[in-house]
Amino acid sequence: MTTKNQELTAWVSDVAKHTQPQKVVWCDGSEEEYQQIVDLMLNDGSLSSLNSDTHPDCYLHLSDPQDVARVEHLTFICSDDPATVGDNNNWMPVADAKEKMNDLYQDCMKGRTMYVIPYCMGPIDSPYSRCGVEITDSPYVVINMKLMTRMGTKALSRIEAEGSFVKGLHSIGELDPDRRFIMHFPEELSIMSYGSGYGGNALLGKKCHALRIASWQARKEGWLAEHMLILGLESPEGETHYIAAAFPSACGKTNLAMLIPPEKYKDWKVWTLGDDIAWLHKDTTGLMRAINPEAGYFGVVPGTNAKTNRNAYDMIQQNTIFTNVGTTADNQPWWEDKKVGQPETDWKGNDYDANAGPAAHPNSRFTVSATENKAYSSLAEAAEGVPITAIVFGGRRRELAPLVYQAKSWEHGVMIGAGVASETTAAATGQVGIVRRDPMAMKPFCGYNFADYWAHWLSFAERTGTLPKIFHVNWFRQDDDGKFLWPGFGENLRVLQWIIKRCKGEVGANETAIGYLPCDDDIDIEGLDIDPAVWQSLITIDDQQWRQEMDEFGEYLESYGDRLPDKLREQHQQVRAALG
Ligand code: OXD
Ligand code: MN
Repeated sequence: MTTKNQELTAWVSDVAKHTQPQKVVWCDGSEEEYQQIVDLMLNDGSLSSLNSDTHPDCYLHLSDPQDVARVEHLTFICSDDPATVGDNNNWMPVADAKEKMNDLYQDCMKGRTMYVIPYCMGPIDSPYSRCGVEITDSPYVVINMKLMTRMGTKALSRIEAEGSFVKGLHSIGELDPDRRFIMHFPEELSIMSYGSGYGGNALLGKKCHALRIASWQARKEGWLAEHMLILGLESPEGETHYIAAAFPSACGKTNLAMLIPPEKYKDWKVWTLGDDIAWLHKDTTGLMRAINPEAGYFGVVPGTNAKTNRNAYDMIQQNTIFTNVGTTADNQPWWEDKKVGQPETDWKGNDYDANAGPAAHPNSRFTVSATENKAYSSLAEAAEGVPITAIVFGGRRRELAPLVYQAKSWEHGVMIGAGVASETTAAATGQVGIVRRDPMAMKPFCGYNFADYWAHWLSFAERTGTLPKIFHVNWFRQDDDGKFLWPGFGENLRVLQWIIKRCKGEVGANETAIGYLPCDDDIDIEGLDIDPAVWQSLITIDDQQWRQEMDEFGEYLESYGDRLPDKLREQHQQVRAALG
């Protein structure tokens, strides 16, 4: 396969000259091609088959033990204008970054196959979708991209018709952490990634394209590229509302997107549209509509079981690539909190030894096509996307943030989003469990200066139309002994119901300095084992803690200097003043 697009032909040939692969393969995205690459990897040992009776067409890949997560300290936005990039990103001038990367890429594919992967982010016929081409020397990347994107011939046709695409060049290099960089060049819509095979660093359609490059494009073109799940909540009467929710990495977006209603609400349904990324556009009638640019899930495995996420658990019984989990004696995948079976080997391929750490790496992943999910929404493929009723921000906070509260206005909601802070997780290398500021859950993913990003968010209020209402949730409050105060998982439906009732104006709320909190009886907690005092603490705020939080948040906002939008500063001041 080749292409009519001359820019693509020239780029592929330049890259091949520079990297010297043994051969070049243009990927068509077919099932046969997927199977061929799987077979090749089974032969060279980079993939192994799992138990084909219990897990048909499931494979296990064990990565280099030093290549298991996103590397934020090695991820850069490259532009000649550092102010546009902002202090929220690592910055490098374009020429320096190119020189560094071109040195690394020199002859790096010798003896390897260079794959050319055309892909489309979003439904193939949606005006909101955008295409890219990833060049890679990793067969693992090819099979993951097949599950995660609309990849191959159709994407290439769209590129040929449109003429524009994001260029992503990836090589695993030597998998040496000292020779590893993930560089973004938003002005020229290109990405250069070297030295890692881990999803977030190597599947360039995902974080690199659909968030960092797309957020930059979205600002220019008047839309939003966000780290959000999208779900549809259908009532027993058949009314469906769509919610987009932004939580930091490994904070339960996949679980919420696939929520199974508890017994008491079994007539309700949750439909999944996406579990990680949403592209939001105002349509011609002024409604905000969302598409999920992805076609699959690259989810955290540990903790997934029949109780926490039945849909995910069932969906990964077949046609799934597992990365860095353990195995049982009969070669089934095994991970912590799976609740069935015993590990025999760990994620490094060694015999399992409880003293040597977990069987599955805490950031071990499944890759699976979205169509395997029983709750996959038929509208996930709709070119026009779905209308969004509510936007929800959230973080992992042991204390402070109540279970749920609502913003008083769009501007206030933008401030609440900018104020998201969360305990760090294993999704990125670095210390786990420390609270860091993660505005809109986009700290690792916003491709430009946060101050300009907030201004862009605020600008949506000036466009006509009905904006979604904005909320904040926290499923992760704990008592002094570390016990979670709220049961979470399926029971989160009760909170989603309150959110929709608020959007429809069906219930009142307690107005507080930080926003509208639920009145005592407006969230149904019947049947839950929650002490009344604990319930009160979940739906009230501690002014003293909040004064401290808002002071710290204020200092953070001011670190953006003159670029910080006045409207955001005013919102912050109003809340701080109301706290006394
Ligand atoms: C992810 C992440 O993999 O946020 O989605 O790290
Ligand atoms: Mn994510």
